[in-house]
Amino acid sequence: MFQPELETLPRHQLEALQSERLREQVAYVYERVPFYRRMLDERGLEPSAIKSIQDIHKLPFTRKQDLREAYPFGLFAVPREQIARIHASSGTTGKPTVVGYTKGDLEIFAEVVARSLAAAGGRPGMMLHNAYGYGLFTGGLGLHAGAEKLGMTVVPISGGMTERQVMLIQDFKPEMIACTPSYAQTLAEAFRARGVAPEEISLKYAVLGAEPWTEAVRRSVDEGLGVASTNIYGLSEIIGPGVANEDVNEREGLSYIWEDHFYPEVVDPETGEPLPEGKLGVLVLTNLTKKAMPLLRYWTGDLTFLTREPGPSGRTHARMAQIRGRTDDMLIVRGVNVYPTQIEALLQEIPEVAPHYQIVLSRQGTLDEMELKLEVAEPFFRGLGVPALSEENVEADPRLSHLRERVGRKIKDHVGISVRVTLLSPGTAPRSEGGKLRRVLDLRKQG
Ligand code: DLL
Repeated sequence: MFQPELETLPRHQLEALQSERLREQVAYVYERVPFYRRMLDERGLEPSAIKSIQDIHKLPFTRKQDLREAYPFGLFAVPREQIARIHASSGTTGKPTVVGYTKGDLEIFAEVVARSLAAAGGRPGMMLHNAYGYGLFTGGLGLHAGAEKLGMTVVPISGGMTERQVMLIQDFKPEMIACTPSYAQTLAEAFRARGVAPEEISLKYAVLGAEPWTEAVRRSVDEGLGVASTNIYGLSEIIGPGVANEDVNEREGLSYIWEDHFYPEVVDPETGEPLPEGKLGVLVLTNLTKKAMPLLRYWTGDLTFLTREPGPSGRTHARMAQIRGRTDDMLIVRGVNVYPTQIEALLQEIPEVAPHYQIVLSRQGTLDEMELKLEVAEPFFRGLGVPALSEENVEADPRLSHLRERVGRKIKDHVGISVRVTLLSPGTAPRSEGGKLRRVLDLRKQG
């Protein structure tokens, strides 16, 4: 639901609200969470030293490691009996990161998701096909509660069983879909394979997030499903989805951060110093209202920049750019820092290839090898007149061998590393089954 009284609050009033909430929150965690009491005591910081939101930089960062060390419930600020729900996000290794919500927190969660869905084009009475995973992941239940709060009809389909999803979309005729961008691509392909044209699909809006994506992916989803897709951003540590969302009438890659609940900063990844608007750095978020497990200055690891320029919609809340990568999914290949999203952005500029790829890293002797398995675009493929791509026909056909060279050269020129390019037929790169798509296969880590 659009909450104009909050979303268009003049900035000085928004800051006054944030100051009041931050003061309360710091006193609250100091009182209730031994971890925060220790952190502040060690720095000789009294909660009363935090007078306004401008003082926030005096507080230390909270990091994922702190959540791991407090596993499972060590950062809860309320007795376990007052926790209404638990979520967790699976780490790449070891134990998951656990988060908890009071009843009141679940209300806030539903409210920010409802606000996000409204910004994305959702309205009461519309039907939402919710293909985010249900379970410990915050996506499914988070979108679900927000959509109910907005007054939508929710279809809790969760991820997977694509054929069944296609059938239910055709039969139920939802206006909106929520899923990962990679799964939206999977669905678009499934419709195409059934010979269903985008105009015949009832969907009008798509709310995509939980993994990084680009404008090329947006185009392919918009065209493939006949929708206007917007970005939804969030993380379980802070609440789940609904920290920020793009406005469906803007769609310039800038998402409004619901600043009355989450205070955003962007800091230098090396020094932790606050960066000016427009400068790319690590997003740091503070929970201003959550009560079960509020985090102060949480180091998200997500790379973005902020702008406080009011957007065309009239909202005054800060906007964040599409996530450019994470400080910790940075790949180091032969000493060069590489972000998968950086490769994806380069691929966008080559119309003969599709935004479906996988990066495979391996080690030959002591040297890193990077292979890019990349699908060619459908129209280009049709023009080739071959049933499928193979090593042989890529070698033999100059259209393919030139394309392969061009992709390799572009990456070498921009990123500075040599990459072996393998061209694939459309539909053969790994696809999302509803969850997050792993685009990088790092075989160097094994053995
Ligand atoms: O992915 C919450 C979510 C669910 C967001 C559904 C949007 C939609 P986690 O599993 O804790 O929570 O993963 C959080 O995913 O720190 C980002 O690195 C990444 N991420 C989430 N949304 C986006 C996005 C959910 N829109 C981590 N663009 C975050 C890029 C995203 N990355």
